This record gives sequence, structure tokens and C-alpha cells, in this order.
Amino acid sequence: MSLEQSLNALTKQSYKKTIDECSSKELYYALLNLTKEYMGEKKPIKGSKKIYYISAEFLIGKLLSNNLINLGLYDEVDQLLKAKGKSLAETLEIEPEPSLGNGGLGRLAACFLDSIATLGLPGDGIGLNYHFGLFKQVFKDKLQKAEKNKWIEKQSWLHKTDTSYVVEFGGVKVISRMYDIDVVGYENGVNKLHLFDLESLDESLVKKGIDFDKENIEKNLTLFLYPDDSDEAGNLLRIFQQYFMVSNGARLILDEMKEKGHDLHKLNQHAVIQINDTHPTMVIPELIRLLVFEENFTMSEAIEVVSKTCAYTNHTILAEALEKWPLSYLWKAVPQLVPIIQELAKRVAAKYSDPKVQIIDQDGRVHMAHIDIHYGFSVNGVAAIHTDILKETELQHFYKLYPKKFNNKTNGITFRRWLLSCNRELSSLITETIGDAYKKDADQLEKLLAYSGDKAFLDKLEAIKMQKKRELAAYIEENEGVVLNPDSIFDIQIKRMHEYKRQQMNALYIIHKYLEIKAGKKPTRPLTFIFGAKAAPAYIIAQDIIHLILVLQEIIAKDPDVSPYMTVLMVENYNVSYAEKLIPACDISEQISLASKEASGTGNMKFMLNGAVTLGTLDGANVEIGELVGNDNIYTFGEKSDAVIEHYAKADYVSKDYYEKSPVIKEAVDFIVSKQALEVGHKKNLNRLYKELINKDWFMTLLDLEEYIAVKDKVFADYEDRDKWKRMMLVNIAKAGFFSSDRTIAEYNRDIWKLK
Ligand code: 26Q
Repeated sequence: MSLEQSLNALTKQSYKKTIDECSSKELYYALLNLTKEYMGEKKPIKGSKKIYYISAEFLIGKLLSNNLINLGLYDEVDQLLKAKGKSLAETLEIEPEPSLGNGGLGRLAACFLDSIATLGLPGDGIGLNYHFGLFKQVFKDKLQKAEKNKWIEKQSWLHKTDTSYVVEFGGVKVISRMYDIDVVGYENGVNKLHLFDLESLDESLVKKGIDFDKENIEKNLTLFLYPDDSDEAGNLLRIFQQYFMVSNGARLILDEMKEKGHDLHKLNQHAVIQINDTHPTMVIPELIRLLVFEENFTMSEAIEVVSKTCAYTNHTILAEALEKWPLSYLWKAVPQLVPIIQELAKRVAAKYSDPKVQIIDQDGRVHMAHIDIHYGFSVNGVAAIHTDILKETELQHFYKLYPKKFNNKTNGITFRRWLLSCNRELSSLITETIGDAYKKDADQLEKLLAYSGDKAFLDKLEAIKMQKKRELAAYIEENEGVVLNPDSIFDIQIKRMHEYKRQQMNALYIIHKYLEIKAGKKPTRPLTFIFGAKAAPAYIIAQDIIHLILVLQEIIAKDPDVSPYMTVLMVENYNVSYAEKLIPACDISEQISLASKEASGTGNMKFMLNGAVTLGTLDGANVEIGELVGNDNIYTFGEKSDAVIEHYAKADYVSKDYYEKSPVIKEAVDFIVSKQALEVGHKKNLNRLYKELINKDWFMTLLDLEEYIAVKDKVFADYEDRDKWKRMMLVNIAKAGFFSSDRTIAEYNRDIWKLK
């Protein structure tokens, strides 16, 4: 049957309609089911050794467009719908987004699954089937409110499986159910994403906003991604979730090994488990427990084989994000694991006396990362500078013990989603120019460098950027009610809201510009500043920064002296789908974290691939972007990571000194609590943020502000040299190949997983 016949059969069967008679919604469900059928016919990827990528987050985003691309069906479906007077783009909008992650770490896991399948490696994801993904953000009274974000509908990508286990906690026993999502590689076979769910889940537990009874484990376990962890009940729930994930995962892995007839004593020859940050760390003691109590291993045998099977990826050096669970919580939630963890701790203590490398500290807290490092065979950071910092500072005591375990794997992104799907125009131009080998071998993008003097090609690049800016403007006008000028410069900062990422520094620049324009100094071309960010509900200062940006948005929009020259917009409910619209339309990519704090960043890579120029600090993968494109094709500023680390060590950064010494800084910071701002915003939020900045400023915003202003002004001036700018765009696209997650995964496989 042809694709048209199959689709027609589906619409007839479900709706008694022909394709042209269907609504976008009906077409979406028909295409969902058709795509699932096609994926079901693809070969499962097989091999003698398999990678299990275990992660509390898989920020997969919408899947229809990507799956069609990977199946090689996108253009055919696009044309078929067009011929029927329908639009694939409109149909794609219908899909609800599964926001099963917070940000970078979750999105990375999703990109990795795509690349693992694309490279034809046998590998499955293991995670949780949260019924409500990351909260839906709405702005009310210029403040963020969190609402529940349901994504599972009757028809979805999930396949219910027969796999189910009994999972025991302290005091409670629950039954799990595994749901699978097919992961199809680009022109390759399929792997699976296994998401475990609770059979007895009760969605009606959720009352107002995102509040629910945190203690009712039998009903709430997989309701939410990372519920608020500001209290003990929230923390315990996190432990329950983590154990539920790893206990199911460990049993699935052992069952698969036994089914294939493998000797569990040789587990490491047939399976490798990549632990995505410390959230799945309990898989180590859980596997040991299962091998000892159900498979008759001695403790030493179990520890040995598990240690040869598990590898750990670190994504952060922020102390507050490194998980340390009080032993008392573990006793309550997972008492069966405590003796195992104590045994692991005892063996470490017997070998090493250094208190810094112990698993259980003097306060009785279990350091999850320490379990991974002692009882895993690989420890990797996610960008070169991040891995260096781990070795030299944060984890130096461990590096001395196990130098060979440490390695770097610079992050990457899947080009199927972040170029082929989100920017069809650019990928077509690239294909027309250098052929389509780059789709499987991203380094081929370098062939574009030959066109850096080709005016016709550069003009086409510029025209595509303009088209994507117009499309974004149309979308934003419809969804946010804000009019954007596509002839203005689009400066975009999209990522989780966090002080270390320094959205507040960007806001201070905006204040500075506003005051300059008020004083009569107009920019050559109008400027558009776009933000997208969610703040953790318990993170007060992050909420205040959102408030400040929304206040600025309103002040500027309502000021006729300034609004023709600048626009500020914080988009509501920023998510993966929004990123897919914002990134292709961006001119300037804001990557301004305090040096040493952003482990890698992956948004920076997505922007570069889509022809934006980076304005950033020498942090995370920005450093590698800079090395690849050269100093002429990136704008960097700010103190370097070693200087920042020294400031922390000496505790010698005093934000008030910067505030008092620089009239420019003082003027911008004072504006936060000016009469004008307080008329529009809330005194409590603005005052708190103001005080935080001048009295604490833990992430050193004011340290780099003056240099940021100077460099950003230079970026805007350079934008007017259109030939230069277009060449910069070209170089950024041409050099982005290194950041394909296919390269990252090939490196994981070469150095860590060693699958055939
Ligand atoms: C920990 C304890 C208690 C509650 C929550 C958490 C928690 C939850 C999520 C800690 C960390 C995360 C997520 C971290 C994350 O997304 N890190 C990002 O990972 C990206 C992929 O490697 C990097 O590019 C980013 O630099 C890094 O910030």
C-alpha cells in the first residue's frame, strides 16, 4: 500500500473521512498511528553488548516531525498533505509536548537516544513515565505561576508492555508497568525508551496548580517530574521515584541478560549502564542487592561485576545540585539498600582514610556521586573545561585515586531535530550546496567554508534567517500578542532561569540601553531582546528575575520614546517546541554564565548550527566553539574560570565595590528599585533582587557587567557590516559539525561502552 492509501485507510477507519476532509487534529492522530506502524516494521537494533542509558529525565519533545524525518517520510507526507489542501506544519502543532525533563540534562538524554539508534548501536533508555511533565508556566501579574502539564492522551507514542514488577519500599509495596516509546534512528533500525509507571497512580490527587499529597506514594509516585524538594516529604518522594526507576531498570536489565542466555557473572561483557548524573545512582546498590539475594552471588562478586558495568556522567559542579541523601531518609524509603550502601562505604573507608572521598560523611549523609566514582569504571564531564575543573578542583581527590577513570565527552545535539526538522530551509540550502552526506557525517559541513566569498550563497543565508525571523514574529504575535520587527536584531537567551546563567546581567544591559535611549542615544537599528525560561517553584530569586524582565517588558512597550528602538519579550512556557521556533530566528546567542559554572551548555550548539553568533563567557562548550570558529567569529568577555574559582577560594568578591565604583553599574542596578519600576512591579520582589545584587551576588553578575555592555555594543555595531556578519554566520554553521551528538556517541562508544 502506498503512504496515501495507508493514511486514507486510517482516516476512513477512525473518522469515516478522506484525508482532505480531516481536521488538523484528526490528521495528527492518523499520522501518529501511521508512523507507529512504520516504526513497528523497522528492524530492532541488535548486538552482543547493549548500552542502557538510565536517566530521571528524557526531554524528548514532540516526536512526529523527527520520526518522519528519521523514517525518510517527511517530504512525502508534506507533499501529500499539500496536494490535499492540508498543512503538515499545522498538523505538527497539534502534538502535545512530553516535557519529561527540566533542561539540558534531559534534552541531552533525548539527543543521545537519537544518535545511538542512528549509529546502529543497540541501546535503550530507562526512565520514568511522569504523567505531568515539567510544569506549564503562565504569567499572572508579571509573576510565574505553575500549572500542571498533562501530555498523555488516549492515543500517544506510548506502547503498554507486559513487563511489570513488584517494587518494595519501606512499608509499601507497589506494582509497576513498563511503557515503551520506539526510537528510530535516521535511516536505521529501532531501539526503545522504557518508561516505568505505577499501576495504581491516581491523577485526581492533583488539586490546585501543582499541589498534591506528597505522602501517598501508592498513588503519586509517577505523577510529576521532580516535585518541589524544599521539604522532607518532597525529598523523600524524590528518593522513592529514583528507587522505583532503578529497581525496575535493574530487573529489566537482568531479565534481558538471562533471556539472551548470558552468564550474569559476565554482565559487563553484555551490558553497560550509563548513569546520567547522580539521580539513578541507586542502580549500583540495587543491582548488587539483586545479584546477592536472588542470584546467589557473593558480595564481592556482585560488587566487582557491577563496578565493571556502570559508568557515570557528571553534569554540574554546583554544590547544591550534588545529591547527598541523609541516611535517615534512605532508611525510611529504601531500607533494603542501606546495608548494601553501608557495605560499599565500609570498603571505601577501609582503603582510603581521606574524609573527602567517603561515601557516608560525618553527618550521616550519603554522597551519591561518591558511590558512582568508587563503584563505576568511568567518570566523565560534558565539556573539556568542565572535565578539567572536575579533575583539578571539585573531584581532585578522586582523580588522584583513579586517574584512568576520568574522561571528557563534550556534549552534542542531534542535527535531525536541531537542523533538519526545525530549519528545513537551511538544511535544503546546505543540501543544494554540498549534497546531503552531512546528514550522516556532520563534519562535511566544513565544505561550506568554500562559499565564504560567494555573495549569492551568503545572501541566501541571510534571506533564510529573515524568513525564520518573520515566521517567529507571526507566531509570537498570535501567541503572546506582541509585535516583533523582523528587521531588528534578535538577541535571544533561552535556558533554565538560574543566577549562574545570569539572565539578570542581560536585564541590566537592557536597563542601560533603555536609559541611553531616553537620554537621546538611539541605536542604529531596533533591538529585540527575547527571553525564555522556567524557574524552579522554590527558587525565589529566580522568580524575582522573571518578574524584573516582565517589568522591563512593560515599561519599554509603554514608552513611546523607546519602544520604536527596542522590544523586550519573555515568552510564556518556554519548552522544546518553542526552542525549535526561536533558535532558527536568532541573530545573537546569549551564553553568559559565570565562567566555571555552566558545565557545557547545548543551546549554544543549536544556535551556532542555525547561523547565530555567540556572545558568551569562556565557559562550558563556549570555549570549544571559540576554538573552532576562531576569535573573529565569536564574541567573548568576562573573567576566566580560574580567576572566578580564585575569587570563591579567597572569598574576595564584593559586589558592592563594583556597584559603588562604576556609575554605569550603579545607575542600572538602582533602576530596579526606581519609582518608575516600582510603579509597574512589586516592591517585595524588586527590593529583594536589588538587595541580593548589591549585598551578595553569589554568581558575580556585577563582576562582568561593564565588559558585557562594551562587547554587546560592539556586536550590535558589527551587525551593520552585513558582509562580515553573513560570513560569521557561515563559519558558525560550517564549524558546528563537531557538536553533532553522533560524534559524542561515537566517542562514548569508543572509550566507554565498547559495543561492536
Ligand atoms: C538535584 C537534587 C535535588 C533536586 C534536583 C536536582 C537536579 C535536577 C536536575 C539537579 C540537576 C538537574 C539538571 C541539571 C542539568 O540540566 N545540567 C545541565 O546538563 C547539560 C547537559 O550536560 C549541560 O549542558 C548544562 O551545562 C548543565 O547545566
